[in-house]
Amino acid sequence: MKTVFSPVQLAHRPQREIADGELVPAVEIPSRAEIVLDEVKRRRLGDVLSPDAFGRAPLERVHTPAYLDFLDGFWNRWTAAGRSGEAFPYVWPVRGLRADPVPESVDGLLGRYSFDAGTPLGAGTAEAARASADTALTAARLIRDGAGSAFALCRPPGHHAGADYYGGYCFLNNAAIAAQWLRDHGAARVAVLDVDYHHGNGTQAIFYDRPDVLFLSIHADPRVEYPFFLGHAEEAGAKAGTGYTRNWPLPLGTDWPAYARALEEACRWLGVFSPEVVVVSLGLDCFERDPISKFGLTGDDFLRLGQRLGRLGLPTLFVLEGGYAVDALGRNCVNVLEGFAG
Ligand code: Q9C
Ligand code: ZN
Repeated sequence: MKTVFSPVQLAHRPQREIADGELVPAVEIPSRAEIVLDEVKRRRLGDVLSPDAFGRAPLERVHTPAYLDFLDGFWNRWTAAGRSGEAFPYVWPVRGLRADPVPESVDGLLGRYSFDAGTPLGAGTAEAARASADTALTAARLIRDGAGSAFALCRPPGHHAGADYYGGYCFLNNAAIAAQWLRDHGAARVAVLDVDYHHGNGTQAIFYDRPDVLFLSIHADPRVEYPFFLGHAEEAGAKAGTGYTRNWPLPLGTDWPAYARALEEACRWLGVFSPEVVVVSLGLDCFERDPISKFGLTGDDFLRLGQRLGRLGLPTLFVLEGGYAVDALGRNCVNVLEGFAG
């Protein structure tokens, strides 16, 4: 299996994040990507390719032009306003407040285009996010050109980002951008299977009304875990997309036997939908020692996860999402990929 990666993705270097009422060291850090890349090479998974620049058009198929302009131009505006540290929003247009007209001030812009205060935005963020999306697109093109699988070593991650908002360490929704690109380049049906510990709220929202992209997510119950406001079992799509979103919220402490039952159901849905490509939003934060998560999967369980996905026999694009136990991240990630490849 080929891997796509660009060192430009390391330009996003968050220092601190807000968690549990404190400024604490950021967990979505560049070494995450480096350790996965090291393990891909050490275990000889396959060639590592650099992404090509796909430009803005495939991003605009998922994100709004105004949001993309915000990301591109924000750092200049922030520093022009006299700020120097990484940016955090502190006020949002919630129920009864107006998202439009879009504010002019940097603090208003941050709130207009985000949904949490846990996602530092810094000098290299926009450039890294674009490289991460190009990584997903380049890997998607490998699948379109006939590869049975590919690994997009994306960072920053993407699945919490919606059409016009960032959050959850995510800025551009790499998996959604890749899924849409595959739809636009010959695939009639694409499925996104999200196995990150956190619900993929951005991906779900992007495809919620559509029957051509199936969204399946197995995650910690949002009643007790981030992102709190999406990912409940009754969310099943709307309008023409009714029945094309499925969620498996699981209790804190879930280990492999219970996880595998949900995975089995998700695989049954994949079989019925019969997609031409499966995009796996590959978070490794269900790991038992993940520092911000509370599931109990082991290193061997990630091998089992990959084996089960391999048995589907479908072209599969793996897109890296979360996973914060950095010392074990490379092993867990490549376990899924090797399990898949058999
Ligand atoms: N005290 C991804 O895995 N904040 N994003 C958690 C913990 C948000 C995770 C705070 C977690 C976002 C891609
Ligand atoms: Zn996650």
